[in-house]
Parts: sequence; structure tokens; C-alpha cells
Amino acid sequence: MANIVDKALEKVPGIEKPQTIIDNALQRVNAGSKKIPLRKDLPLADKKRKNEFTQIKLFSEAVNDYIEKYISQFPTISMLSPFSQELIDTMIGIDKLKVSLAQVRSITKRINSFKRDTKTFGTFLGRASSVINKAKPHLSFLHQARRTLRKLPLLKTLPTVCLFGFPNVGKTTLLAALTGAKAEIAAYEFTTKYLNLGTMTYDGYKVLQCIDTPGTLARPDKMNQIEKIAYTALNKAADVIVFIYDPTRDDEEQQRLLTIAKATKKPLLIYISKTDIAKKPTTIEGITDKEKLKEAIINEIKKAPPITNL
Ligand SMILES: Nc1nc2c(ncn2[C@@H]2O[C@H](COP(=O)(O)OP(=O)(O)OP(=O)(O)O)[C@@H](O)[C@H]2O)c(=O)[nH]1
Ligand SMILES: [Mg+2]
Repeated sequence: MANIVDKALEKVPGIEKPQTIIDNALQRVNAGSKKIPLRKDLPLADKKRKNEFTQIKLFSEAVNDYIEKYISQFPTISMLSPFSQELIDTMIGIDKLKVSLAQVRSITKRINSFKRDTKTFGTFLGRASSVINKAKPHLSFLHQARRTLRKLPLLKTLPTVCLFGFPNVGKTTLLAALTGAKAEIAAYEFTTKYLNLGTMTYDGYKVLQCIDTPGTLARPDKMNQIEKIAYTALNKAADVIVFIYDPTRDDEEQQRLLTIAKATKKPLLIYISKTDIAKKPTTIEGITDKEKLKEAIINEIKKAPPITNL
């Protein structure tokens, strides 16, 4: 159900180290050059030249095939959902990713540019290996990026509720209550470092998804990476926002964060957590009962325009 291009992120292939690419291509050269019969009547010099040419051809074909296969399995970034694009930008950097992909893709072009003018396979191999070795930082960058890409949360094409608020206010606790999703809950800040997902059924058969975000401080100009992830969910995935307000912590900073969430102009509900331990009445109006919150969410989802996260 996720965006079909986004789905390809799960299958982003790994890329080999320079020496492995070279060794694999050499294996192809060894296997292939034995199979090509040389006419017995050819002069020795011609036989030698032909043999060198065959090895050059096999090596460059092997590298070409490998790189082409790698690039073709990599999803086109611009076709991913805006949510995935922004998440990739925060966690990896889209520009860096594009540069590395272009550098790796250019390996074959660079090798092809001298393959015809090089007379011996030995000379060719030296130059080709140097081209491949020079791409090492880009190959390792892509290899690292793969780990992040494969674990990006794949949102479903479903109405989406985003739980948003300060650290430690009870967002993950609320996710568990609303959806049954089990994620780490702890009595310290920034427990959630990524996005937790859960789903909730309503009207008997309809489903909505709920995103629990990492805690955010009200400081959009100095955000850390964890906070940026929360803002990405807020801006690029949420159809409805649930702002969690904790009456046991500072009011002013939470009010500031609420103003930021309201600026998205998306439907917004306020849930007041920890009413069981709050010592003073809250300065803010909101829902305190989880069942009432559920009803209100469903109501807003029914009114909300169709799905943001496509
Ligand atoms: N008394 C009480 N404690 C709560 C309530 N909701 C959450 N807590 C506690 O508050 C602490 C933080 O809860 P979490 O659900 O991890 O909070 P969070 O907002 O997800 O925290 P981060 O992921 O760090 O942003 C935990 O110790 C919870 O058990 C509540 O309604 N009442
Ligand atoms: Mg949490």
C-alpha cells in the first residue's frame, strides 16, 4: 500500500568495495578469455593484440554490467513521496546522495573513454583500477546510506495522525493506548529517536495510521536531527495532528511549540497527558480522556481532505 517507488527503498542494493569490483571483473576476464578461440593461422603479434583487446573488453563489460545493475535498482529520488524525500535529506543528504550516485555511474564512462586507445590489458587494468579506486569515498557513502534507506518507515497510503509534543510528555505511551503498538517508553527525554508507527481501526473496517514522533523542543532554528524527523512527519505526513501537552512541565515552552504546530494549518487536537499526577489545573484546554480523544481523531479524519503522504 505504500507509494510504489518508496517500497523500492527496502530493496536498495549494497555496493561492493573497489577491490571487490576489480576482482570480480578479473574473474570474468579469466573465465571469458579462455573461451575465445584464436585462429591458428594468425600471426603471433595479431594473436597477442586480439588477446589483449578481449581482456580489456571483458573487464570493462563486467564493470559496466555491475554498475548499471546497481544504478537501475536504486529508486529515483525525485519520484519518492515528499515525506521520504525529506526524511532522506535529513538523515543522509539528497545532494550528497546524488553526487555519489553520479560519481559511481561515471566510472563506466571514464573507463570507456580510454579503453580503445590502450594497447595492453596491463596498462588498461592500471588505469581502470585507479578510476574505480578514486570512487571509493562515494562507494562507501552509498553503502552506508543503504542501511538508513532500508529502515526508513514506509507509510501506508492511509489517513495519518501525527503525535507531536515536547520530549517525555507521553507520546509513545499514547501511541500504545491508541493502537497497541509496542515501542520503548522511558522516564527520560528523547527516548524515541525515530518514528514509531501503529494503526487503528474505525467504523468497523477502516484503518488510519498513527505516527509517534521524537520529542521536539520549540527551537526550529537549532533543531537536531531527531527533531527534524519529527517535523518531517508533522509537515509531510500528517493529516491530523495530536499535540500532547504535559501539565507537569513548563507551560511557556509548550505553548511556543503548539504555535509552531498550529502554523501548519492542519486539523489539530490537544491531548493533556499525566492528569493523574498534575498538581495544578492546566492553563490550556484539551482532551484528557483517551476514548474521547479517539472519537475526536476519527471525527477529524473523516473531515480531513485526502491523504497527505502520497
Ligand atoms: N503518571 C503518568 N505518567 C505518564 C503518562 N503518560 C506517560 N507517562 C510516563 O512518562 C514517561 C515518558 O513517556 P513516553 O511515552 O516515553 O514519552 P514520550 O513523549 O514518548 O518521550 P520521548 O520519546 O522521549 O519524546 C514514562 O515514564 C511514562 O510512563 C500519564 O498519563 N501519567
Ligand atoms: Mg517517545
